[in-house]
Amino acid sequence: MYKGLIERYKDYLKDIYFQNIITLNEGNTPFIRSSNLKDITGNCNLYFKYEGANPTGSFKDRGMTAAITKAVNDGSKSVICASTGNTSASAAAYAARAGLRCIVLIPEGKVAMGKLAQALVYGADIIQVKGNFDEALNLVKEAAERFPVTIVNSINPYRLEGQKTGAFEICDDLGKAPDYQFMPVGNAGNITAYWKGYKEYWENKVIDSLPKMMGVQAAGAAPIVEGRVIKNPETIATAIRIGNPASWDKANAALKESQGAIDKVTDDEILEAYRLLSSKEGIFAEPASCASLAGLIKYAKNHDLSGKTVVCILTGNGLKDPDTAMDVEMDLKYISPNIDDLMNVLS
Ligand code: AN7
Repeated sequence: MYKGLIERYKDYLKDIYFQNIITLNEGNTPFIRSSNLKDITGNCNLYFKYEGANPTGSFKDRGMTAAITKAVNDGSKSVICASTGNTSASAAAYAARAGLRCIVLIPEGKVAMGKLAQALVYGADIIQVKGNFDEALNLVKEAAERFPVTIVNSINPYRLEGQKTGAFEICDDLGKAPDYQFMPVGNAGNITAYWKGYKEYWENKVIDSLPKMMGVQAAGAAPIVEGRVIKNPETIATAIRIGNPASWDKANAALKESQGAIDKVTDDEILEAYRLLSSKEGIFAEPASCASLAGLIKYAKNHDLSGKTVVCILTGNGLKDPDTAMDVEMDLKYISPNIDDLMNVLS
């Protein structure tokens, strides 16, 4: 039986491979070949890494199994995080499983409904902050100085250790490293983690090349692209509504070392990718996740990608954010329960 990513990649997670592993059998997510987007993605060989299939519906579970395992084994009794939603859902689930108190600070009114529902049912202490994610994260850091609590945001290094396994799985499935990896960037922990994973596989000669890391931010929340803190970030992709990323420097290092690039996409481009992914590929990912595909489509407009192996990371499940789906796709038909009405609307 599959026992989760710490067990699978224990040789690369020696610090975290304890007796008492807190796991929901996260990882081992679908790696899906794209079949219907060739013309708009530069004729590349495109794959999606569908992280929405993780136990709480996002890639955060990779980091959380590691961070919570470490916290428990260090004797911690409570954990805290700021979150645009997915981190809080994941932290709440793993903390529940471990018997820890979980405190989550979220920007008021800016967390997708599914994520909030998750934190609620998993039993976290939910605190809505009248401010944005960056302000909530500052509060979390200050709180951790005043009382004994473990921060499980991606400034916790064990989060990145867990998340680097996404890169391992891609290489294991492909039998090599991809040429390009497109991914959304918010707090920039995940791009840092993936790059670390690829480099570790390369150093251990599992792969003999490295991908270009291609970060994508939302146009209204693009601090790294613009090289400045964004005081009031705004985007429909609330998961990446972040104006002052904690791992900014590490993300820049990953971009530079991999000879990659970072760009921004508009909310319209994100929604277009969201529709294409679901209606052409049958994959439902939340808006922030679709920034990766939007970024690839934009890049392919003036770069030749034919024959290249490209991976888009789809970081979170579309079911997390039903409101966006209903806003975008609201075209429901209503009939009385008789066959003539049905034939009418179908013709
Ligand atoms: C679906 O949950 O920051 O660049 O607090 O939920 O590693 O921050 C979420 C981030 C991409 C960006 N896609 O990853 C949080 C949070 C989805 C996300 C990102 C997030 P990072």
